[in-house]
Amino acid sequence: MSLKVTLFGGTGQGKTTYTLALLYMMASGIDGFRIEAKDADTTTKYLNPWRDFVMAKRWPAPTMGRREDEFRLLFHNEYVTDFRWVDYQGGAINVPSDESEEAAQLHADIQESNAVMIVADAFTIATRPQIEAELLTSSAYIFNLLNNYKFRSASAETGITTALVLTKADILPPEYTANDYAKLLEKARQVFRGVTQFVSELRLPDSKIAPWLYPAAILPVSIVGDGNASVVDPGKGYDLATIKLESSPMPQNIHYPFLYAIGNEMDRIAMTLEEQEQDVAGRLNKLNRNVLNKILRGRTIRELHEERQAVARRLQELEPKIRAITSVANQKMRTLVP
Ligand SMILES: Nc1nc2c(ncn2[C@@H]2O[C@H](COP(=O)(O)OP(=O)(O)OP(=O)(O)O)[C@@H](O)[C@H]2O)c(=O)[nH]1
Ligand SMILES: [Mg+2]
Repeated sequence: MSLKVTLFGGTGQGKTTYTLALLYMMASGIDGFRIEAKDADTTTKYLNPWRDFVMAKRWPAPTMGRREDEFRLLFHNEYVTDFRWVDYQGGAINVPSDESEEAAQLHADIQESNAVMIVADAFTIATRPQIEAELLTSSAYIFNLLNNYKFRSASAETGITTALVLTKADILPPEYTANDYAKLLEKARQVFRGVTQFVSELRLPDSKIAPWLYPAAILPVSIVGDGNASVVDPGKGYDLATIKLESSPMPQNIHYPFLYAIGNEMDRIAMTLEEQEQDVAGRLNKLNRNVLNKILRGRTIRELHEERQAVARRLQELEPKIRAITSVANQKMRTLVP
């Protein structure tokens, strides 16, 4: 049984640094939760760049292509679920799927994902004019993808959990951190208003879609921790800020968006049991061939449906553990629509 979490966001927004820190922290365990890679080499591949980061103060290299790894989530040493984690090169969201294999793969990943984590640079959101912040975080591209694969014709869809992770919160100007990040959250909701509006419309009394199908929350995080990095150059045009890591990183809040995504997703996906094979076929047959082939990977739609049903059955059994996960994370996350 496997859940899929796709991490995406524009170039240089902090996806890889976030992933390295999260896996490092979760490998040793945090709040009773621990993750294990499926094989020892995967762990080594993630630990090495993290060690260079901490010891040599060297930021991870920009991602080339896409990388997918398999992990297991444990709670007090008890197996909860497998999950696949996908990290992308930011540029993949800005290309059409009929022009690039990688873009087609990203579209398939989003369609198949149980949860998405959108990574956006809080410093860019705070310091750039709104329209530049939108383009640098790729918020419109992100909304376009979610809308196409998850939101549109939503009544026939099964929903998705969205966690908006605002990275680099350690270098924010003080007025953006005051009152529990009030000003940052307000601007981030504006920059990502496509997603914010979709979620808020679900709350209207005449909405045909139940709001719980689309849990969405936001949280500022920092991989380095307050006071450990400095801005060498705030950046201009396409160039993002140049940041120097001054002292040892001390990650803050980074595991909550992940637990929120996994927890809510498990909670919600159990409902997939009611889904019919024709619903799945109807939905998938509307997709572009390139994207559909990537999703099916040689399976028939019937096989895919059976796999999803098996996952949903197992998740229903896990209900009590699911509660443990969601309660820790839900307390920390801020709802996207207050
Ligand atoms: N101050 C601060 N800077 C950060 C933090 N996380 C990332 N950065 C900065 O952001 C840069 C880009 O981070 P990456 O993790 O490589 O970004 P990415 O989204 O994986 O980028 P691509 O793979 O190119 O799409 C880093 O080189 C750092 O300069 C953070 O928590 N605090
Ligand atoms: Mg990267």
